[in-house]
Amino acid sequence: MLRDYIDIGYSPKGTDLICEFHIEPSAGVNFEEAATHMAGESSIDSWTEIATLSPELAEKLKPHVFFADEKAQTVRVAYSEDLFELGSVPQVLSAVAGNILSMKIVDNLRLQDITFPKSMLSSFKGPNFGLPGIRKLVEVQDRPLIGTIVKPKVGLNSEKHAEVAYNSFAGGCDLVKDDENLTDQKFNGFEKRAELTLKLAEKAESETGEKKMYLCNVTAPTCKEMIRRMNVLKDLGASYAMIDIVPVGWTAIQTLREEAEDAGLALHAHRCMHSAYTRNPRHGISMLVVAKLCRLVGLDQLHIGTVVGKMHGEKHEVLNLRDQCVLNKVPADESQHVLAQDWGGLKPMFPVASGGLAPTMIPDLYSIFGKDVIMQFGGGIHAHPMGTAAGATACRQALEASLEGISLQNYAKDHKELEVALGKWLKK
Ligand code: CAP
Ligand code: MG
Repeated sequence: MLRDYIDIGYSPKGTDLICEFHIEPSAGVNFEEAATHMAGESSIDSWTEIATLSPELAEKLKPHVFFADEKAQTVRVAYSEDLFELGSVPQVLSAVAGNILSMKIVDNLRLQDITFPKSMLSSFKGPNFGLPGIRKLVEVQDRPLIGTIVKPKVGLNSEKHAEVAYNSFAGGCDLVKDDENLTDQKFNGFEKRAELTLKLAEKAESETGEKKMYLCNVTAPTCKEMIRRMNVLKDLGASYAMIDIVPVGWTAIQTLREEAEDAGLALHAHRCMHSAYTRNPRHGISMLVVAKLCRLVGLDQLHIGTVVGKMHGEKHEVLNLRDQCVLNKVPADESQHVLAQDWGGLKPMFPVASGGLAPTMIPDLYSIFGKDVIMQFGGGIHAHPMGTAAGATACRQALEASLEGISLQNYAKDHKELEVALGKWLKK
């Protein structure tokens, strides 16, 4: 017989790490039995009773399944903070999202949320710039930021890439970023692209009088290549680097966070590949957990979805992610599988809405997200019939209209770029 970790009514201590799981026992397995095995496997136990741990230590370190609702297929487990290594995301995940996802006694298991105790929060730095630091960098306080992704994703040479970036800046983009799969290809090498694009960002800054940020993708094996690329950016005078957080992994992100601080670079987090484990609502790890880990480790801005664009993500899920990015105290919401989290003053991250967006969607985006969002348009800028610069201008015009509460149709009467964008993208 394994130890029994069901402890309904246990009141979690402020020092406990709390997890909520969706759990579906396999055929013939009792709900509480599955919950006990899952709690044990993620902490101090094995598949059979083990004799090496003293009863005193077992009592001290045992997990507590303090909430179990079979009908809702939900359990909450409180783990002692002593079970975890401070300052290590991989170790936390190896425990609460490790072996347990592979156990035969469950058909499905999903880590829905984690509440981090103070000890763990203070063992991470959180964002270095965060939302306020980015606003300071861009010198824009009172509106959403407009960004673009140079398109096509890959295929342009470095000169053409820099030219497309320049046109985007000149037309009104605050930020221009690389696409997730552009790193250091034969036709568009990292150094050359970074140098040419940053030079043209500077030119656009002096011509427009606005700050222009280029987010170059440093994704690569961590030591020494990714760090080397980050230092290249620093030497070129960049303010930002971007990374593909899921492909590079948590240790790389943690290392990069340290290096970015030394290099004075803000970090843009692209979440491509997250759906490999976040999309199935019954198994894996939620995007909510990914977002919380990003804030803990200290990324400055993160893709969270759009509601209205091409990527999956229901409105309530996207807004939950937004809340984890920007609030200091996130209240619990049982119906949404959101646990309470006090971020203890860790800086907020800037949420990024991206994926299948067109200028015509800006009024909706503004009403969903408000001012604290970076709106990113790839195809929605570069496919503008009058070209990239006009696409960026159309976005700025649509944003002006939204901020002033004017309909796009009215604003388009004396804003040509917007008029053309409406002709192309407004659903009839
Ligand atoms: C958007 C994008 C981004 C997605 C990522 C793309 O381009 O560059 O990578 O936004 O998705 O490659 O699809 P478009 P998410 O504007 O042309 O769609 O933000 O959901 O992580
Ligand atoms: Mg992309």
